[in-house]
Amino acid sequence: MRRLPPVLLEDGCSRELLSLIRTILAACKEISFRVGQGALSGVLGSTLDENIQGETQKKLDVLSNQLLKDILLESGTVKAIASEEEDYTVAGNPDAKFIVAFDPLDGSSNTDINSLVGTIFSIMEAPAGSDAADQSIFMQPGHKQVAAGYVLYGPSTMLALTTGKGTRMFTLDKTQGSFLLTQDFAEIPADTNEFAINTSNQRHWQPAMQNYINDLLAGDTGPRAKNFNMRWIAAMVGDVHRVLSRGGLFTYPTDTKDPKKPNKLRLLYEANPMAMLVEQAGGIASTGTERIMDIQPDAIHQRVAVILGSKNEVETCLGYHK
Ligand code: AFP
Repeated sequence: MRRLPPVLLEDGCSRELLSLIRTILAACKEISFRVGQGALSGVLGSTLDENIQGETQKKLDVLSNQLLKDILLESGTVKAIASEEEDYTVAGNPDAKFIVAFDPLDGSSNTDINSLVGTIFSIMEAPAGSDAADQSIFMQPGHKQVAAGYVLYGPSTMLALTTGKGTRMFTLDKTQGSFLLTQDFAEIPADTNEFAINTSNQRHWQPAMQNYINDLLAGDTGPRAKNFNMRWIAAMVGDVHRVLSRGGLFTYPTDTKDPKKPNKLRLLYEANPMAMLVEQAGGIASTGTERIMDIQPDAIHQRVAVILGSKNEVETCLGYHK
């Protein structure tokens, strides 16, 4: 099986970008080990702290963030980083070309039940002549990403990666410590009968999403005239992995549960990288009204509604939003 570096070099990936991706993966291998050790390494449970978004931090959130931050900044391969667990961006090597936004451990509430979690990352070029300490270097739409990916810490540790030439899947061979290519080009089937949404929020959704989901739930006796199945992993990284593997629609829509927080998922380090992976596999990623990767960000921790997955099903869902 082919290893990651030659695969990416054949795709025309620069050595500089490859070096940065390998640096991120070095941290992810360490996170994979720590997550796998679970209770044995005393890393389960919460800290007493909250992040800037008011969410309780799990010990593994803090540990994963520290590993990625230290390894990236020490490598000299990044100009700056933005993380879910950092209040502000952190400056790195002023002469480096790339900036990285990441969610160090997506779905971290799953760590306490030994379920799926993962690291999501987005890589962009810093504007020419920009200052590493200037937060605004991250205010670029997702279509400017040069690479995006996630590492899923599941029964096996898998990497989904795109550098703009399709979405590929690699599996970590823990005997060698290498990511090996296990699926050359992921292709999301255009049609699906599977959807993923947290239905406990149903009463808080907007009418368009209420109507769409009601029609799915009506099954073969409703307007869609077919039965749908539902899945919810509570870790976007796990739900998107299923969509990339066998299709489906995943959404975390706008809701009115907390008027101060109408959307849950973060644009820079959740929605954008997942949107690039999904689009590169033939799917669609939208907020309901616009393409996710066309949003001009205005804040590091900005949140957006997300509807992504199988092309025809996402288009059907978007039809309810018109
Ligand atoms: P955490 O990383 O804070 O656990 O949040 C995970 C997440 O942002 C996303 O990965 C899930 O899809 C979503 O939250 C689950 O949200 P609910 O808990 O509302 O189902």
